[in-house]
Amino acid sequence: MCGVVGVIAKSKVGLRLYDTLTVLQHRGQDAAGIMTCDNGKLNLRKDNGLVKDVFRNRHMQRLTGQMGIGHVRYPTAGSSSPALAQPFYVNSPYGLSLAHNGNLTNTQELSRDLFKGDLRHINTDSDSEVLLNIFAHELQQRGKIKPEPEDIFAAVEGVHRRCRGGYVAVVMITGYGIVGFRDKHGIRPLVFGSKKKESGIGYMIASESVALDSQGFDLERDVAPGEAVYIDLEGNIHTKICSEPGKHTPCIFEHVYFARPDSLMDGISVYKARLRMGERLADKLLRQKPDHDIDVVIPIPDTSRTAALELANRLGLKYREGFVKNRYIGRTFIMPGQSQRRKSVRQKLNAIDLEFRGKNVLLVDDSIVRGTTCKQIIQMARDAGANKVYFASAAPPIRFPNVYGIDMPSASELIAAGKTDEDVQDLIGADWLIYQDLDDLIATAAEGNPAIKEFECSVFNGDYITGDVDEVYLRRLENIRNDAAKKSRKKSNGTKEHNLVADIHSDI
Ligand code: PIN
Repeated sequence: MCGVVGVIAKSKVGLRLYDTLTVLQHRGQDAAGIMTCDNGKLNLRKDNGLVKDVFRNRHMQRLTGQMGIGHVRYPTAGSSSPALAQPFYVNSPYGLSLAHNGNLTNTQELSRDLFKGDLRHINTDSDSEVLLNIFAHELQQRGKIKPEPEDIFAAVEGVHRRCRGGYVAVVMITGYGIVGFRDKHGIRPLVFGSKKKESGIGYMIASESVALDSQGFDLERDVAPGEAVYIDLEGNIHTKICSEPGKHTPCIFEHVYFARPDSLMDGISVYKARLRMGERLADKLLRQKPDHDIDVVIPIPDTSRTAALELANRLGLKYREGFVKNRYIGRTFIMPGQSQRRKSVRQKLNAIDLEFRGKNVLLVDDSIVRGTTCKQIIQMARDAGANKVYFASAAPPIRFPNVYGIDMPSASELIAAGKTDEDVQDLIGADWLIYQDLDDLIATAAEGNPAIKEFECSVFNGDYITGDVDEVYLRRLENIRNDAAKKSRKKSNGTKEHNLVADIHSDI
């Protein structure tokens, strides 16, 4: 998962981009970058690390200009190297830079087409570099010295024709403007907004509405599935649907875990969806165990708090903050490698014994992925003196990998893959485990916007909307994503493992 932002204003945008990236930091903590354009001259700073560590004063001073884009990176394919930090840049046509969130499912085929047909070299394993080069090629085909909106939309049409997957991108066209676009299913989120000042109007395109809020921009609306929004340097805004119609299926996992609760996505309040998750889970719990003996509901901070609070309310039970989180440690879920993850749970969370001693506690988390963290947390609750430890997951069992930009582990590392709820309950060591039903989860999001009938739920049901994800694809993914593969890749620098050039030359 990643966060993207683009800004055009009548004043310098460097600091605004920096501030916005800190607000989008939850979407990726592996790398950060900003590219600005100052009268046709580009300035770039990017590196591995948190936003606050990547940008120093000296970098900020260089990031001049009234137009720019920014990115925070979450290592989708598991590798983490400065070569993969974004924005990416390609000098022709015009000088294009790109910030991307999502994942293309036909990257391999596209890489070959780019090399053999479009005569372009791809130097990293990143599908973002592929996406940028596809856009660049399609725009170049128009052969214009100055691109008009219709040329930019034609290029986005080309992207949608050729690329499959879940993706959004913000592309800066040096000297001309910024274009944001979203895949035809609207899997990944993208919004845009504006801010009126005496000096003129400014525009922002970003992954989440909270980015706009934080900078005092008004949310205009979500970018529609398949739509491109082009803002030129004069501050004119142009929009067009650039793909054949697709079913709008936003990613439900944004609501479960990734997005900030104070964001609105496709008109749905993430916060309210999480409250409803708590309500629905409470109703299911009462159906299953009307005479339960739960004494207290305890969230596993942070994401699950909203659902746990409403679950406790609905059950008429006490809600207690039994775990204290060290707020200076990043999300454990994001760290590569099991041992690192295991070590960081105890560093990250500590139990307040008096909330556990002698009580039957219901722990609530947003989801169970590998099950390693929750197993340790259940043990912590027992060590703190709990009598019974029950566990509730605000999301259904995760059994399938994500191919649209969420760095889920490979299927073999998902605790619920091929397992029953009882198996998972035993594996994590809970006295009872209750999962949200998928229909209920969908309803929690759909209630926020009845116009959206379906969501991208593949991690729960294995249905991949793009229709191109088969056994072969998933097997290849398994090889790339498992921890052993990540470890061996750590040694490389993110540039291509597999030498496509040598490969193709031997084909000829
Ligand atoms: C953590 C959110 N959330 C906690 C991420 C743990 C799965 N994990 C997914 C639960 S936070 S495990 O709110 O951002 O701090 O199933 O892999 O053990």
